[in-house]
Amino acid sequence: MHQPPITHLASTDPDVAELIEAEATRQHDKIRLIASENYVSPAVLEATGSVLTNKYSEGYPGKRYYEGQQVVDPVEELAQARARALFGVSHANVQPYSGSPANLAVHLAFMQPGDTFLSLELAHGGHLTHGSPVSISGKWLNPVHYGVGRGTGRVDMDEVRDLALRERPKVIFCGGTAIPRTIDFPAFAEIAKESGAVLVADIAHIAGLVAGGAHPTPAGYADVITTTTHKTLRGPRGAMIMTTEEHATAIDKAIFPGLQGGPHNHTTAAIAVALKEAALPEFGDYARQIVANAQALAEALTAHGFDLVSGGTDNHLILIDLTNKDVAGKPAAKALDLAGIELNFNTVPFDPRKPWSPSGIRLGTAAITTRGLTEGHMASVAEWIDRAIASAEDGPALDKIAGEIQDLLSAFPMPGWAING
Ligand code: DSN
Repeated sequence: MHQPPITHLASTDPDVAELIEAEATRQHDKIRLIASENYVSPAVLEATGSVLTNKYSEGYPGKRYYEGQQVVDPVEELAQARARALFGVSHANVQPYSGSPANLAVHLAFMQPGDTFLSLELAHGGHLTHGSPVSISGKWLNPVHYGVGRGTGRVDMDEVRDLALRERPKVIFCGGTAIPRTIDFPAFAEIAKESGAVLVADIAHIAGLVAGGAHPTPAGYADVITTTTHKTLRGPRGAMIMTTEEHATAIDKAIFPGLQGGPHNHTTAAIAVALKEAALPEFGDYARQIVANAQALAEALTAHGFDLVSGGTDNHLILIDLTNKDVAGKPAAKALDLAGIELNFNTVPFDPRKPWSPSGIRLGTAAITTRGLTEGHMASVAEWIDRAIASAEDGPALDKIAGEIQDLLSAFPMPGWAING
């Protein structure tokens, strides 16, 4: 049963209530390896579902375009202060609706249509908003991309430097959505300084690791840091932009009135709650356990003959090229879902296949770490992945794996769900 219970919803709209209960049960019963997902705490769920959703508050604390901000102002100030303290930054804007608007605000703050910026190629681990040709960031601006080395699977910093000095971009983005290795923020900062660019670190995937001390911080190196709040950071669906004093006004203006109207105050409160949780010592344990789990899983998958991009991982994320297994990413992901293992198909660097049916799958260990799994469970997870991919057409074999997974997970409580409510 969903926690907190959704009793009012069950009586007024049983159709929606049933769907929510079904999703809670689905999340309980599966090994969730989507690298951008997690389980938030009941406290974050409560803040997200609060009356703060009723309030409009365009503007910023102390300067709003609507009255009645006696409560919303301190809520937003609390979230800002907690973000500043946790990440060691001068300024935090907690209003972006999600990661894509946050990155769009960066484009708006620092560039004019047609301007050049540098970022990691999407197929090499970047993000749509880092200049993909199908995104507004690629249609209205002039993105130039660096990539990873064919043999190493790692970002080639010499290539980044050469491109930066040749193209003189207004902005350099580091970070992305499928990077299994540590991002070298000091090296990016040096290149940005040398080429006169604003350095933006998109830490959406690793924000929880940074907060928990399990990945080096971009603070002190990047001029601007964008992040979602719901991945490893384990907050509600939302985002933040953190900056030095120098860029604070440009970013604030880009978010409001440049891009957005009223902030989602229920989300802001839930971000504040998540940031308080992330400042606790046990959050550091969680962050380190995410990495330990990912490394144990990487080792176990390698032992099963899986080909890991870059040969392993330094963080929460594993990218597998399935070419040597004679299966594409999409059918593999679908078979795994039937077997109770949820992940996404993903392009791999230099992928000869198309994004809608690429060669790889992407895995992350944040959600299973929140659930309480540790290194000792990763051999079983890898074995289930191997068996499910090898028996992709065999329904009963996939059902058997799903049953084994449910047996394991029944011993690991899920925040947001309880067997008897
Ligand atoms: N951030 C992406 C992901 O990693 O799943 C979605 O935009």
